[in-house]
Amino acid sequence: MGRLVAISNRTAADAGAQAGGLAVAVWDALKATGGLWAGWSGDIVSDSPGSKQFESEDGVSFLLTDMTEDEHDGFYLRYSNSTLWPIFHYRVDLATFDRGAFDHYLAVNERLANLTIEHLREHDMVWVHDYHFLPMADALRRAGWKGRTGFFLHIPFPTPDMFRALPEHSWLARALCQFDLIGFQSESDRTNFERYLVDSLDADASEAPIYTVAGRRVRVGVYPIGIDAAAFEEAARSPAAGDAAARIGRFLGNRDLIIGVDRMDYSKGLPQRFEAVGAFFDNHPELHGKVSVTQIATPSRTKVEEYRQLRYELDQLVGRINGDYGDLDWIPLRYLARSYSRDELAGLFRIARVGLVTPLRDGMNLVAKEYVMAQDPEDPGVLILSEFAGAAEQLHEALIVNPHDRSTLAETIRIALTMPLEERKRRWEALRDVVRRTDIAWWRDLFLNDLRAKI
Ligand code: ADQ
Repeated sequence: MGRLVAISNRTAADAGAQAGGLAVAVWDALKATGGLWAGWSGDIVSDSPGSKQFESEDGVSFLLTDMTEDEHDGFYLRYSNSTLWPIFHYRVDLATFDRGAFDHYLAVNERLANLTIEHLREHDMVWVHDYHFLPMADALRRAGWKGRTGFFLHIPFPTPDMFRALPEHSWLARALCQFDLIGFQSESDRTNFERYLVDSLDADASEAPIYTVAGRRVRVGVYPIGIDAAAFEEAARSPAAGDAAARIGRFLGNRDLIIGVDRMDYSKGLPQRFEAVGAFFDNHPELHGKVSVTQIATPSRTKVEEYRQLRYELDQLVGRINGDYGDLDWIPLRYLARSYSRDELAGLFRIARVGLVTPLRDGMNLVAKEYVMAQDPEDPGVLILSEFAGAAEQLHEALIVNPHDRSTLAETIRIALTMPLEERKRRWEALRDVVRRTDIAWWRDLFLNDLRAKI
Protein backbone atom coordinates (compact mmCIF):
# COMPACT_ATOMS: atom_id res chain seq x y z
CA MET A 1 0.00 0.00 0.00
CA GLY A 2 1.24 3.48 -0.81
CA ARG A 3 1.42 6.43 1.52
CA LEU A 4 -1.02 9.29 1.81
CA VAL A 5 0.44 12.64 0.75
CA ALA A 6 -1.45 15.81 1.71
CA ILE A 7 -0.93 19.20 0.09
CA SER A 8 -2.41 22.32 1.67
CA ASN A 9 -1.37 25.93 2.09
CA ARG A 10 -0.93 25.69 5.86
CA THR A 11 0.00 22.36 7.43
CA ALA A 12 -0.23 20.96 10.94
CA ALA A 13 3.46 21.85 11.32
CA ASP A 14 2.49 25.35 12.43
CA ALA A 15 -0.74 24.51 14.26
CA GLY A 16 1.07 22.88 17.19
CA ALA A 17 -0.99 22.23 20.27
CA GLN A 18 -3.84 24.33 18.88
CA ALA A 19 -4.34 21.93 15.93
CA GLY A 20 -8.03 21.79 15.04
CA GLY A 21 -10.17 18.85 13.97
CA LEU A 22 -9.07 18.93 10.33
CA ALA A 23 -5.34 18.98 11.10
CA VAL A 24 -5.73 16.13 13.56
CA ALA A 25 -7.82 14.02 11.17
CA VAL A 26 -5.43 14.48 8.25
CA TRP A 27 -2.51 13.89 10.60
CA ASP A 28 -4.01 10.58 11.77
CA ALA A 29 -4.45 9.43 8.18
CA LEU A 30 -0.87 10.40 7.36
CA LYS A 31 0.43 8.67 10.48
CA ALA A 32 -1.27 5.43 9.49
CA THR A 33 0.75 5.28 6.25
CA GLY A 34 3.95 7.11 7.26
CA GLY A 35 2.76 9.88 4.96
CA LEU A 36 3.98 13.26 3.82
CA TRP A 37 2.44 16.73 4.24
CA ALA A 38 3.54 19.43 1.81
CA GLY A 39 2.75 23.14 1.98
CA TRP A 40 3.94 26.61 2.86
CA SER A 41 6.40 27.10 5.72
CA GLY A 42 4.74 30.38 6.70
CA ASP A 43 7.98 32.26 5.96
CA ILE A 44 8.22 35.08 3.42
CA VAL A 45 11.68 35.77 2.00
CA SER A 46 12.95 38.51 -0.29
CA ASP A 47 14.38 36.12 -2.88
CA SER A 48 15.23 32.43 -3.55
CA PRO A 49 12.67 30.63 -1.40
CA GLY A 50 14.15 27.73 0.53
CA SER A 51 12.43 24.51 1.48
CA LYS A 52 12.89 22.11 4.32
CA GLN A 53 11.97 18.55 5.09
CA PHE A 54 11.68 16.96 8.49
CA GLU A 55 9.92 14.11 10.19
CA SER A 56 7.68 14.32 13.24
CA GLU A 57 7.97 11.95 16.17
CA ASP A 58 5.15 9.78 14.88
CA GLY A 59 6.63 9.29 11.44
CA VAL A 60 4.81 11.98 9.41
CA SER A 61 7.16 13.88 7.07
CA PHE A 62 6.76 17.57 6.28
CA LEU A 63 7.91 19.26 3.13
CA LEU A 64 7.62 23.01 3.53
CA THR A 65 8.57 25.79 1.17
CA ASP A 66 9.01 29.50 1.79
CA MET A 67 7.40 32.07 -0.48
CA THR A 68 9.00 35.15 -1.95
CA GLU A 69 7.32 38.49 -1.25
CA ASP A 70 6.07 38.57 -4.85
CA GLU A 71 4.67 35.05 -4.62
CA HIS A 72 2.96 35.77 -1.33
CA ASP A 73 1.44 38.89 -2.79
CA GLY A 74 0.41 37.41 -6.16
CA PHE A 75 -0.46 33.82 -5.21
CA TYR A 76 -1.86 34.31 -1.73
CA LEU A 77 -3.09 37.85 -1.15
CA ARG A 78 -4.22 38.63 -4.68
CA TYR A 79 -5.28 35.60 -6.72
CA SER A 80 -6.32 33.26 -3.86
CA ASN A 81 -7.83 35.80 -1.52
CA SER A 82 -8.83 38.75 -3.71
CA THR A 83 -9.99 36.86 -6.82
CA LEU A 84 -10.98 33.27 -6.05
CA TRP A 85 -12.30 33.80 -2.51
CA PRO A 86 -14.74 36.61 -3.40
CA ILE A 87 -15.93 34.93 -6.63
CA PHE A 88 -16.50 31.59 -4.90
CA HIS A 89 -18.43 33.45 -2.18
CA TYR A 90 -20.59 35.26 -4.75
CA ARG A 91 -18.91 38.64 -4.25
CA VAL A 92 -17.88 39.47 -7.78
CA ASP A 93 -18.15 43.13 -6.72
CA LEU A 94 -15.19 42.66 -4.36
CA ALA A 95 -13.01 40.64 -6.74
CA THR A 96 -9.92 42.03 -8.41
CA PHE A 97 -8.75 40.64 -11.74
CA ASP A 98 -5.12 40.74 -12.55
CA ARG A 99 -3.18 38.62 -14.98
CA GLY A 100 0.06 39.07 -13.03
CA ALA A 101 -1.53 37.59 -9.90
CA PHE A 102 -2.75 34.59 -11.87
CA ASP A 103 0.77 34.02 -13.21
CA HIS A 104 2.07 33.92 -9.63
CA TYR A 105 -0.75 31.56 -8.68
CA LEU A 106 0.28 29.13 -11.41
CA ALA A 107 3.96 29.51 -10.65
CA VAL A 108 3.53 28.66 -6.95
CA ASN A 109 1.38 25.64 -7.82
CA GLU A 110 4.02 24.51 -10.27
CA ARG A 111 6.89 25.05 -7.88
CA LEU A 112 5.22 23.11 -5.08
CA ALA A 113 4.22 20.34 -7.51
CA ASN A 114 7.79 20.00 -8.75
CA LEU A 115 9.11 19.96 -5.21
CA THR A 116 6.55 17.37 -4.06
CA ILE A 117 6.98 15.04 -7.02
CA GLU A 118 10.60 14.47 -6.08
CA HIS A 119 9.31 12.84 -2.91
CA LEU A 120 6.39 10.88 -4.38
CA ARG A 121 6.57 7.09 -4.70
CA GLU A 122 4.71 4.95 -7.17
CA HIS A 123 1.68 3.87 -5.10
CA ASP A 124 1.22 7.06 -3.11
CA MET A 125 -2.17 8.75 -3.05
CA VAL A 126 -2.24 12.56 -3.10
CA TRP A 127 -4.92 14.63 -1.33
CA VAL A 128 -4.93 18.33 -2.19
CA HIS A 129 -6.87 20.88 -0.14
CA ASP A 130 -8.66 24.03 -1.13
CA TYR A 131 -8.80 26.89 -3.59
CA HIS A 132 -5.12 27.78 -3.35
CA PHE A 133 -4.33 24.67 -5.36
CA LEU A 134 -7.00 24.23 -8.02
CA PRO A 135 -4.30 23.53 -10.70
CA MET A 136 -2.17 21.21 -8.52
CA ALA A 137 -3.12 17.96 -10.28
CA ASP A 138 -2.46 19.56 -13.65
CA ALA A 139 0.97 20.72 -12.48
CA LEU A 140 1.74 17.26 -11.04
CA ARG A 141 0.62 15.52 -14.24
CA ARG A 142 2.77 17.80 -16.36
CA ALA A 143 5.70 16.87 -14.14
CA GLY A 144 4.97 13.20 -14.90
CA TRP A 145 2.80 12.12 -11.93
CA LYS A 146 0.24 9.44 -12.83
CA GLY A 147 -0.91 8.30 -9.37
CA ARG A 148 -4.26 8.71 -7.68
CA THR A 149 -4.90 12.37 -6.82
CA GLY A 150 -7.92 13.90 -5.11
CA PHE A 151 -9.08 17.41 -4.30
CA PHE A 152 -11.34 18.76 -1.59
CA LEU A 153 -12.79 22.26 -1.87
CA HIS A 154 -13.45 23.73 1.59
CA ILE A 155 -15.32 26.76 0.26
CA PRO A 156 -18.48 26.90 -1.90
CA PHE A 157 -18.40 26.27 -5.63
CA PRO A 158 -20.42 29.11 -7.21
CA THR A 159 -23.08 28.94 -9.88
CA PRO A 160 -21.76 28.52 -13.45
CA ASP A 161 -22.49 32.16 -14.28
CA MET A 162 -20.57 33.39 -11.26
CA PHE A 163 -17.67 31.04 -11.99
CA ARG A 164 -17.56 32.33 -15.56
CA ALA A 165 -16.79 35.79 -14.19
CA LEU A 166 -13.26 34.50 -13.65
CA PRO A 167 -11.25 35.31 -16.77
CA GLU A 168 -9.42 31.99 -16.34
CA HIS A 169 -12.52 29.87 -15.60
CA SER A 170 -12.20 27.50 -18.50
CA TRP A 171 -8.50 26.86 -18.00
CA LEU A 172 -8.98 26.33 -14.25
CA ALA A 173 -11.89 23.93 -14.68
CA ARG A 174 -9.96 21.86 -17.22
CA ALA A 175 -6.98 21.79 -14.87
CA LEU A 176 -9.29 20.64 -12.03
CA CYS A 177 -10.37 17.70 -14.16
CA GLN A 178 -6.82 16.35 -13.89
CA PHE A 179 -7.80 15.18 -10.41
CA ASP A 180 -9.32 11.71 -10.12
CA LEU A 181 -11.80 12.81 -7.46
CA ILE A 182 -13.17 16.27 -6.70
CA GLY A 183 -14.98 16.64 -3.38
CA PHE A 184 -17.41 19.40 -2.37
CA GLN A 185 -19.01 20.36 0.93
CA SER A 186 -22.63 20.38 -0.25
CA GLU A 187 -25.02 19.13 -2.91
CA SER A 188 -25.50 22.67 -4.07
CA ASP A 189 -21.74 23.06 -4.75
CA ARG A 190 -21.63 19.77 -6.59
CA THR A 191 -24.64 20.66 -8.73
CA ASN A 192 -23.05 24.00 -9.65
CA PHE A 193 -19.84 22.31 -10.72
CA GLU A 194 -21.63 19.59 -12.69
CA ARG A 195 -23.71 22.16 -14.52
CA TYR A 196 -20.57 24.04 -15.44
CA LEU A 197 -18.85 20.86 -16.67
CA VAL A 198 -21.76 19.92 -18.89
CA ASP A 199 -22.64 23.41 -20.16
CA SER A 200 -19.17 24.88 -20.60
CA LEU A 201 -16.81 21.95 -21.03
CA ASP A 202 -19.18 19.67 -22.88
CA ALA A 203 -18.62 16.89 -20.34
CA ASP A 204 -20.18 13.47 -20.88
CA ALA A 205 -22.48 12.96 -17.86
CA SER A 206 -23.89 9.56 -18.84
CA GLU A 207 -22.00 7.85 -16.01
CA ALA A 208 -22.51 10.59 -13.38
CA PRO A 209 -21.06 11.06 -10.80
CA ILE A 210 -18.18 10.14 -13.08
CA TYR A 211 -17.73 12.68 -15.86
CA THR A 212 -15.62 12.40 -18.97
CA VAL A 213 -13.99 15.68 -19.95
CA ALA A 214 -11.71 15.75 -22.98
CA GLY A 215 -11.11 12.02 -22.67
CA ARG A 216 -10.34 12.07 -18.91
CA ARG A 217 -12.59 10.51 -16.31
CA VAL A 218 -13.15 12.46 -13.10
CA ARG A 219 -15.38 11.56 -10.21
CA VAL A 220 -17.34 14.21 -8.31
CA GLY A 221 -18.71 13.78 -4.78
CA VAL A 222 -20.16 15.49 -1.70
CA TYR A 223 -18.27 15.14 1.58
CA PRO A 224 -19.64 17.50 4.23
CA ILE A 225 -16.79 18.16 6.63
CA GLY A 226 -17.35 17.54 10.33
CA ILE A 227 -15.70 18.32 13.66
CA ASP A 228 -14.13 16.07 16.27
CA ALA A 229 -17.50 15.86 18.00
CA ALA A 230 -16.34 13.84 21.01
CA ALA A 231 -13.38 16.14 21.66
CA PHE A 232 -15.58 19.23 21.43
CA GLU A 233 -18.13 17.78 23.83
CA GLU A 234 -15.31 17.16 26.25
CA ALA A 235 -13.84 20.62 25.69
CA ALA A 236 -17.15 22.14 26.82
CA ARG A 237 -16.70 20.44 30.19
CA SER A 238 -13.01 21.33 30.63
CA PRO A 239 -11.72 23.64 33.39
CA ALA A 240 -10.80 26.33 30.81
CA ALA A 241 -14.38 26.20 29.50
CA GLY A 242 -15.69 26.60 33.04
CA ASP A 243 -13.39 29.57 33.64
CA ALA A 244 -14.45 31.30 30.42
CA ALA A 245 -18.12 30.73 31.27
CA ALA A 246 -17.56 32.13 34.77
CA ARG A 247 -15.78 35.20 33.42
CA ILE A 248 -18.51 36.09 30.95
CA GLY A 249 -21.04 35.24 33.66
CA ARG A 250 -19.63 38.07 35.79
CA PHE A 251 -20.32 40.46 32.93
CA LEU A 252 -23.76 39.03 32.14
CA GLY A 253 -25.29 38.78 35.61
CA ASN A 254 -28.66 37.11 35.03
CA ARG A 255 -28.94 38.17 31.40
CA ASP A 256 -29.24 35.69 28.55
CA LEU A 257 -26.26 35.38 26.23
CA ILE A 258 -26.48 35.28 22.44
CA ILE A 259 -23.17 34.35 20.84
CA GLY A 260 -21.47 34.62 17.45
CA VAL A 261 -17.93 33.40 16.68
CA ASP A 262 -16.39 33.99 13.27
CA ARG A 263 -13.25 34.93 11.43
CA MET A 264 -13.68 38.57 10.49
CA ASP A 265 -14.60 37.94 6.86
CA TYR A 266 -17.21 39.54 4.60
CA SER A 267 -18.60 36.08 3.82
CA LYS A 268 -19.74 35.69 7.44
CA GLY A 269 -22.49 38.32 7.22
CA LEU A 270 -21.43 40.29 10.31
CA PRO A 271 -22.81 43.72 9.32
CA GLN A 272 -26.13 42.12 8.39
CA ARG A 273 -26.14 40.22 11.71
CA PHE A 274 -25.46 43.42 13.66
CA GLU A 275 -28.24 45.23 11.80
CA ALA A 276 -30.62 42.42 12.73
CA VAL A 277 -29.53 42.67 16.37
CA GLY A 278 -30.30 46.40 16.18
CA ALA A 279 -33.73 45.62 14.73
CA PHE A 280 -34.34 43.04 17.46
CA PHE A 281 -33.65 45.57 20.22
CA ASP A 282 -35.73 48.15 18.37
CA ASN A 283 -38.71 45.81 18.21
CA HIS A 284 -38.38 44.53 21.77
CA PRO A 285 -37.90 47.27 24.35
CA GLU A 286 -39.22 44.79 26.95
CA LEU A 287 -36.02 42.75 26.46
CA HIS A 288 -33.64 45.68 26.94
CA GLY A 289 -31.28 44.86 29.78
CA LYS A 290 -32.32 41.20 29.71
CA VAL A 291 -30.22 39.90 26.80
CA SER A 292 -26.71 40.61 25.61
CA VAL A 293 -25.06 39.66 22.33
CA THR A 294 -21.34 38.84 22.27
CA GLN A 295 -19.66 38.57 18.90
CA ILE A 296 -16.12 37.20 18.78
CA ALA A 297 -14.53 38.13 15.45
CA THR A 298 -10.87 37.31 14.94
CA PRO A 299 -9.26 39.70 12.44
CA SER A 300 -7.98 37.81 9.39
CA ARG A 301 -6.26 38.69 6.08
CA THR A 302 -5.67 42.20 7.40
CA LYS A 303 -3.39 42.95 4.45
CA VAL A 304 -6.35 42.76 2.07
CA GLU A 305 -8.16 46.12 1.76
CA GLU A 306 -11.70 44.67 1.85
CA TYR A 307 -10.95 43.14 5.25
CA ARG A 308 -9.74 46.47 6.61
CA GLN A 309 -12.92 48.12 5.33
CA LEU A 310 -15.02 45.46 7.06
CA ARG A 311 -13.27 46.12 10.34
CA TYR A 312 -14.06 49.82 10.01
CA GLU A 313 -17.69 49.11 9.16
CA LEU A 314 -18.12 46.79 12.16
CA ASP A 315 -16.53 49.28 14.54
CA GLN A 316 -19.03 51.90 13.35
CA LEU A 317 -22.04 49.64 13.54
CA VAL A 318 -21.34 48.37 17.04
CA GLY A 319 -20.80 51.92 18.23
CA ARG A 320 -24.12 52.99 16.75
CA ILE A 321 -26.14 50.08 18.14
CA ASN A 322 -24.70 50.47 21.63
CA GLY A 323 -25.18 54.22 21.41
CA ASP A 324 -28.82 53.78 20.42
CA TYR A 325 -29.88 51.01 22.78
CA GLY A 326 -27.27 50.70 25.56
CA ASP A 327 -27.80 51.94 29.09
CA LEU A 328 -25.76 52.80 32.19
CA ASP A 329 -25.69 49.18 33.28
CA TRP A 330 -26.12 47.32 29.99
CA ILE A 331 -24.14 46.77 26.78
CA PRO A 332 -26.47 45.26 24.16
CA LEU A 333 -23.80 44.16 21.65
CA ARG A 334 -20.23 43.36 22.61
CA TYR A 335 -17.67 42.66 20.00
CA LEU A 336 -14.27 41.20 20.71
CA ALA A 337 -11.79 41.35 17.84
CA ARG A 338 -9.55 38.59 19.12
CA SER A 339 -9.36 34.84 19.30
CA TYR A 340 -9.95 32.37 22.11
CA SER A 341 -8.87 28.78 22.64
CA ARG A 342 -11.12 25.92 21.65
CA ASP A 343 -11.89 25.13 25.31
CA GLU A 344 -12.81 28.74 26.06
CA LEU A 345 -15.10 28.95 23.02
CA ALA A 346 -16.74 25.69 24.02
CA GLY A 347 -17.45 27.11 27.48
CA LEU A 348 -19.03 30.24 25.98
CA PHE A 349 -21.12 28.20 23.53
CA ARG A 350 -22.39 26.05 26.37
CA ILE A 351 -23.90 28.89 28.35
CA ALA A 352 -25.22 30.82 25.33
CA ARG A 353 -29.00 30.57 24.92
CA VAL A 354 -28.66 31.25 21.22
CA GLY A 355 -25.87 30.62 18.68
CA LEU A 356 -25.94 33.01 15.72
CA VAL A 357 -24.34 31.52 12.60
CA THR A 358 -25.51 33.66 9.71
CA PRO A 359 -22.92 33.72 6.90
CA LEU A 360 -23.95 35.09 3.50
CA ARG A 361 -22.04 32.13 2.00
CA ASP A 362 -20.02 29.42 3.68
CA GLY A 363 -18.63 26.11 2.44
CA MET A 364 -19.72 24.34 5.61
CA ASN A 365 -19.28 26.42 8.81
CA LEU A 366 -17.81 24.45 11.67
CA VAL A 367 -18.90 26.92 14.35
CA ALA A 368 -22.49 25.71 13.86
CA LYS A 369 -21.41 22.15 14.65
CA GLU A 370 -19.24 23.22 17.57
CA TYR A 371 -22.12 25.18 19.09
CA VAL A 372 -24.29 22.05 18.94
CA MET A 373 -21.73 19.75 20.56
CA ALA A 374 -21.03 22.18 23.41
CA GLN A 375 -24.63 22.31 24.69
CA ASP A 376 -25.84 21.03 28.03
CA PRO A 377 -28.19 18.10 27.20
CA GLU A 378 -30.55 19.10 30.02
CA ASP A 379 -30.85 22.72 28.92
CA PRO A 380 -29.65 23.15 25.33
CA GLY A 381 -29.53 26.46 23.50
CA VAL A 382 -30.92 27.17 20.03
CA LEU A 383 -28.89 27.38 16.82
CA ILE A 384 -29.87 30.02 14.26
CA LEU A 385 -28.28 29.05 10.96
CA SER A 386 -28.07 30.69 7.55
CA GLU A 387 -29.58 28.82 4.63
CA PHE A 388 -26.41 29.75 2.71
CA ALA A 389 -24.03 27.75 4.90
CA GLY A 390 -23.22 24.24 3.66
CA ALA A 391 -24.16 23.08 7.17
CA ALA A 392 -27.82 23.93 6.45
CA GLU A 393 -28.03 20.85 4.20
CA GLN A 394 -27.40 18.71 7.28
CA LEU A 395 -28.67 20.67 10.28
CA HIS A 396 -32.38 20.78 9.47
CA GLU A 397 -33.46 21.22 13.09
CA ALA A 398 -31.67 24.53 13.46
CA LEU A 399 -33.78 27.67 12.92
CA ILE A 400 -32.85 28.26 9.28
CA VAL A 401 -32.79 31.91 8.19
CA ASN A 402 -32.03 34.13 5.24
CA PRO A 403 -29.20 36.32 6.61
CA HIS A 404 -30.21 39.21 4.31
CA ASP A 405 -33.72 39.34 5.78
CA ARG A 406 -33.14 41.59 8.75
CA SER A 407 -36.66 41.66 10.20
CA THR A 408 -37.15 37.89 10.00
CA LEU A 409 -33.75 37.32 11.58
CA ALA A 410 -34.66 39.72 14.38
CA GLU A 411 -37.94 37.85 14.93
CA THR A 412 -36.11 34.49 14.84
CA ILE A 413 -33.85 35.69 17.66
CA ARG A 414 -36.96 36.34 19.74
CA ILE A 415 -38.41 32.92 18.89
CA ALA A 416 -35.12 31.24 19.87
CA LEU A 417 -34.97 33.10 23.20
CA THR A 418 -38.48 32.05 24.16
CA MET A 419 -38.48 28.49 22.82
CA PRO A 420 -39.87 25.99 25.36
CA LEU A 421 -37.40 23.49 26.85
CA GLU A 422 -39.13 20.50 25.27
CA GLU A 423 -38.73 21.88 21.73
CA ARG A 424 -35.15 22.95 22.40
CA LYS A 425 -34.30 19.43 23.52
CA ARG A 426 -36.02 17.78 20.58
CA ARG A 427 -34.25 19.98 18.05
CA TRP A 428 -30.89 19.76 19.77
CA GLU A 429 -30.93 15.95 20.04
CA ALA A 430 -31.54 15.67 16.31
CA LEU A 431 -28.71 18.13 15.60
CA ARG A 432 -26.33 16.37 17.97
CA ASP A 433 -27.01 13.02 16.29
CA VAL A 434 -26.10 14.41 12.86
CA VAL A 435 -22.94 16.17 14.09
CA ARG A 436 -21.79 13.01 15.90
CA ARG A 437 -22.55 10.68 13.02
CA THR A 438 -20.83 12.83 10.39
CA ASP A 439 -17.75 13.79 12.39
CA ILE A 440 -14.30 14.57 11.02
CA ALA A 441 -13.12 10.94 10.91
CA TRP A 442 -16.29 9.96 9.00
CA TRP A 443 -15.62 12.73 6.48
CA ARG A 444 -11.97 11.78 5.99
CA ASP A 445 -12.70 8.08 5.56
CA LEU A 446 -15.54 8.74 3.14
CA PHE A 447 -13.29 10.87 0.95
CA LEU A 448 -10.29 8.55 1.10
CA ASN A 449 -12.39 5.46 0.34
CA ASP A 450 -13.74 7.11 -2.78
CA LEU A 451 -10.27 8.24 -3.77
CA ARG A 452 -8.99 4.71 -3.37
CA ALA A 453 -11.88 3.20 -5.37
CA LYS A 454 -11.38 2.56 -9.06
CA ILE A 455 -13.10 4.93 -11.45
P1 ADQ B 1 -13.49 29.15 7.92
O1 ADQ B 1 -13.98 30.17 6.95
O2 ADQ B 1 -12.32 29.57 8.71
O3 ADQ B 1 -13.17 27.76 7.21
P2 ADQ B 1 -15.32 27.78 9.91
O4 ADQ B 1 -15.81 26.54 9.29
O5 ADQ B 1 -16.36 28.44 10.72
O6 ADQ B 1 -14.79 28.87 8.89
O7 ADQ B 1 -14.10 27.39 10.82
C1 ADQ B 1 -13.52 28.30 11.68
C2 ADQ B 1 -12.80 27.60 12.83
O8 ADQ B 1 -12.04 28.59 13.51
C3 ADQ B 1 -13.76 26.99 13.84
O9 ADQ B 1 -13.19 25.83 14.37
C4 ADQ B 1 -13.86 28.08 14.91
O10 ADQ B 1 -14.10 27.60 16.21
C5 ADQ B 1 -12.51 28.74 14.82
N1 ADQ B 1 -12.67 30.18 15.13
C6 ADQ B 1 -13.41 31.08 14.46
N2 ADQ B 1 -13.35 32.28 15.07
C7 ADQ B 1 -12.57 32.11 16.13
C8 ADQ B 1 -12.13 32.97 17.19
N3 ADQ B 1 -12.52 34.26 17.26
N4 ADQ B 1 -11.31 32.46 18.13
C9 ADQ B 1 -10.93 31.17 18.06
N5 ADQ B 1 -11.32 30.32 17.12
C10 ADQ B 1 -12.12 30.79 16.17
C11 ADQ B 1 -13.24 27.25 5.86
C12 ADQ B 1 -14.56 27.43 5.12
C13 ADQ B 1 -15.70 26.84 5.95
C14 ADQ B 1 -15.41 25.36 6.23
C15 ADQ B 1 -14.01 25.19 6.82
C16 ADQ B 1 -13.62 23.71 6.93
O11 ADQ B 1 -14.80 28.80 4.87
O12 ADQ B 1 -16.94 26.96 5.26
O13 ADQ B 1 -16.36 24.88 7.17
O14 ADQ B 1 -13.04 25.82 6.00
O15 ADQ B 1 -13.77 23.05 5.72
